[in-house]
Amino acid sequence: MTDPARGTAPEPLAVLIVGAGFSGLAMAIRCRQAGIGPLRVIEKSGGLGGTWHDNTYPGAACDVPSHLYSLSFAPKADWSRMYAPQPEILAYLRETAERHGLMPLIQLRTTFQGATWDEARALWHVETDRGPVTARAIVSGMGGLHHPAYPDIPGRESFAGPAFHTAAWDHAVDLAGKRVGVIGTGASAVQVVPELAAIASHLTLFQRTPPWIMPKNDHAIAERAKDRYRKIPFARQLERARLFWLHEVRALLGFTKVSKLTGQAEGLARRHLAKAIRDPDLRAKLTPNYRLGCKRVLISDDYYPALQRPNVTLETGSIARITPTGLVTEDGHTLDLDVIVYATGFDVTATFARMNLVGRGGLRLTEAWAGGMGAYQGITVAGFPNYFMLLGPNTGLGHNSVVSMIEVQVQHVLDCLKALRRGARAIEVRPEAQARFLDRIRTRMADSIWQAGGCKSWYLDAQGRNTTLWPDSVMAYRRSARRARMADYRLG
Ligand code: N01
Repeated sequence: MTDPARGTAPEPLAVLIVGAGFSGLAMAIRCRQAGIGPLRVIEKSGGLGGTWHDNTYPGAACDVPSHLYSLSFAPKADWSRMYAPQPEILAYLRETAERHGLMPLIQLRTTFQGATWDEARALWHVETDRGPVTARAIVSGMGGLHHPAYPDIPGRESFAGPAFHTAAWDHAVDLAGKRVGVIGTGASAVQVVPELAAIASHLTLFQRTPPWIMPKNDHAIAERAKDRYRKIPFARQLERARLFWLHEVRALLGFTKVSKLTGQAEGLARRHLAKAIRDPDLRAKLTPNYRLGCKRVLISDDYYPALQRPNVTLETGSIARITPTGLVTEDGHTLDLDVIVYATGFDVTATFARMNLVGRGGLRLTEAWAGGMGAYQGITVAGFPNYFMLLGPNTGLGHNSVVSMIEVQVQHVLDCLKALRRGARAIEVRPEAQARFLDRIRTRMADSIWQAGGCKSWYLDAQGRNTTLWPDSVMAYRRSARRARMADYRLG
C-alpha cells in the first residue's frame, strides 16, 4: 500500500493488534506504556468490547466477580454488583480505552482476513477487508468465542418467525407475550431464560444435557464499600486477592481434575437443585449424569425458579426438525412457536481456522495444527515468527477469571516485543520448546476432568482432545508463562 500524499510505502506498524476486546485493549495499553509503536488495533465489530460488545441478550452478565474480572492496571472502584451486568462491563472497557488514549488507534469495522510472513523483510503482510497493512508483529486478541454456532437441525431455515442467536440479539423483536423457544442450556441460556420467562406468554426450553449449577449469591455492592475502595486502593486490591484465591481453590476442588472434592462440590450443586425444584420429575430431568467441571460449571439463583413458572416447559426430547411454525421433537411433540432463540454457543475451531496465516517457508497454520491446535504457553507457534496469541489454545479457564490469564500473556508478549525493539528482526519459539510444553499439557490432560468426566463440550475438539482450557491453576500458568524465557526463543 502506498501513501498517496507522499507516493511512498507507509512505515510498517510495529504491532498490529487484532481485536478490541479485553485482551486486545490490555495489550494496546501495555504497548503504549512501554513506548512500543506505531500501533494499530483492528476490530471487526462496529464498537470495541469484544464479547461484551456482541452479547447483549437480556440478562447478559459476567459469572466471575467484577473486582476479579477487570484489569489489575485499570481498576474500577465502584462496580455496582458482585457480578457486573454486560452494559457496565462494556462501559468499563470504553472508559478504560479512552483513559489510556487508545481511541485514535482503534480501527472499527475492519476484519482480519489473513497474513503472510515476508522472510526477506521480516514483516507480516496482513489482509483486511479495508485493505492491506504491514506490521513487524501481530498480536491476536481474537478470543475463541465469537463465531456463533447454529445447530444443524433439518428445516432450520424454514422457520417463518424471528430466529436469532444469543450473541446476535435482535432488539427489534419484542418478546413480550410471545411463544418463545430457547435451544441450549449453557452459560448464556441460564442468564437469558429467567428474563424471557418473565415476559413470554410461554417459554419452551430445549435441553440436550443438564448443566451443573451452583448458587450465585449475587448482590449490589454497598455504597460504603465502594467508598472504601475509592479512597483506599489497598482495600480493593485485598478484595481482588481474596476473590482470586477463592477461585484458585476451585482448581483444587475438582474443577480441573476428578477428586474426592469433586463429589463434595456435586453435593452442593445437588442440594441447590433440590432446594429450588420440588417436582421430582423435573428435578430428575435437571440432574446431570456426568462429573461436575466436565462442562463449564454455571452459577445462578434464578434459573431453576424460572423453570417452575407455569408458563415454562422443559423439553428434553431431541429436536427432530424445525418447521415454519415451530419445532417437532423425536418423540413426536409438535410445539408452535413465535420466536426461536439459539443459545447454542460458539464455533471455536472456526475462529482459529479462519486466522489464515502463512508463516515461514509457506507453512500454513492449518497445516501446523493438522494434528490439533497447540502453541507454546498458548501464545507462540514454531514457524510463525513475530506472531502472538492472547487467549490462544489451552489458555481458557473453567475455574477463575480469564482476565488473569490475559495479563500473564500480555507480559510475555511484551518481553518478546521488547526483544524486537532491542534490534532482533524476528523472534520465534524453538520447536523443541513448543514440543516440551505441549507434552506437559498432554500429560496433565490425561487425568483431567474434561477427559475423564464423561461429557462432551466445546472444550474438546473433534478428536476429543482438550485444546482450549488450561489444565491447572492460574498461579501455575503465571509461573510458566509470565516471563518469556529467551532460551526458548530463536532471535533472528
Ligand atoms: O454455549 P455452550 P454458551 N440441539 O456451548 C446446546 C462463555 N460464557 O453460549 O450441552 C440441542 O456452553 C448445548 O447442548 P449440549 C463461557 O465460557 C461466559 O452458553 O452440547 N441443543 C448447550 O446446552 C461458556 O462456556 C459467560 O448437549 C444444542 C448449549 O446449546 C461459553 O461462553 C456467559 C444443540 C450451548 O452451550 C459458551 O456458553 C455466557 C443441538 N443441536 C457465556 N447444539 C460469562 O458469564 C448445541 N446445543 C463469563
